[in-house]
Amino acid sequence: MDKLKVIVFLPAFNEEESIGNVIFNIPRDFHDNVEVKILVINDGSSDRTVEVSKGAGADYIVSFPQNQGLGAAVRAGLHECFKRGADIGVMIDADGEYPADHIPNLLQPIFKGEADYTMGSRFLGTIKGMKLHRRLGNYCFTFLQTVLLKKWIYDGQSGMRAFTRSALQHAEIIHDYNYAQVLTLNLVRKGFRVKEVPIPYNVRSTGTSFITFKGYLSRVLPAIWKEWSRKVEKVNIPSDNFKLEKSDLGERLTKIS
Ligand SMILES: Nc1nc2c(ncn2[C@@H]2O[C@H](COP(=O)(O)OP(=O)(O)OP(=O)(O)O)[C@@H](O)[C@H]2O)c(=O)[nH]1
Ligand SMILES: [Mg+2]
Repeated sequence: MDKLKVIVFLPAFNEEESIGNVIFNIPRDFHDNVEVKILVINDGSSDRTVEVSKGAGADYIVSFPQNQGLGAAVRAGLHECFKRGADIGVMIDADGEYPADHIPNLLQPIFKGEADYTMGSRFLGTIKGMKLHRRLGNYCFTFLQTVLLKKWIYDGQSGMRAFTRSALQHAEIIHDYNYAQVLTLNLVRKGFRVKEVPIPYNVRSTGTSFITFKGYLSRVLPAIWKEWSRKVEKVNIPSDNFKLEKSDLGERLTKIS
């Protein structure tokens, strides 16, 4: 049997201080039938993000000549995973806030055939260091997705997600600034099954966040409305492609302490 190909991609903009550690912590050998490759989407960084990524073992680097924004970087990541033959694509932020060692946990519902799209949920897991206004912003934007989709979502802004090949192929991100909410609306309305997996989270200690209140209100809200009000066709989703024989990853799963 051919191994399943998992490509983990990291959107990165000036993350030289943190990206090396994130790459080191990505588990490569957690299942005999799974091969893991690492792809960095360098969003026009002016620091040593690319050199550090190569040194840490990244297999592929795709660089934008100029900064295009997180939405554009994630769109490219999904597309590159598909193009390079991934059976499953995983995205994880490069700023060290999300637990790369929990990637097997994130993949398990896909391996078991229970989901096509998974998100690491900080609110089902543990959160260290998130400021109150950020927490409230997260609740509001998550609740908006819950209302629109008529489906409970616990963490709609997660920077750690996994996609089956079909989800990689059909996912659309309609703006360059961000992807978090519009991507979930897009995939769920197309019929992809989403599942959230509890993860621990630590607010970044290096680099700078791109989130601003003004940016969120002026760009993210209109994009949510645009995605929500456009017509989206249901996709004929192939089932069971990714069921692994030993889909229970047992001791390879990481507990939240
Ligand atoms: N700042 C920024 N980050 C980008 C951009 N393109 C890609 N990224 C990467 O996208 C990921 C998430 O960016 P963050 O600024 O941490 O956004 P966030 O995690 O939603 O915000 P925080 O909770 O404040 O960290 C990181 O890995 C960034 O390196 C961009 O144009 N600006
Ligand atoms: Mg971050």
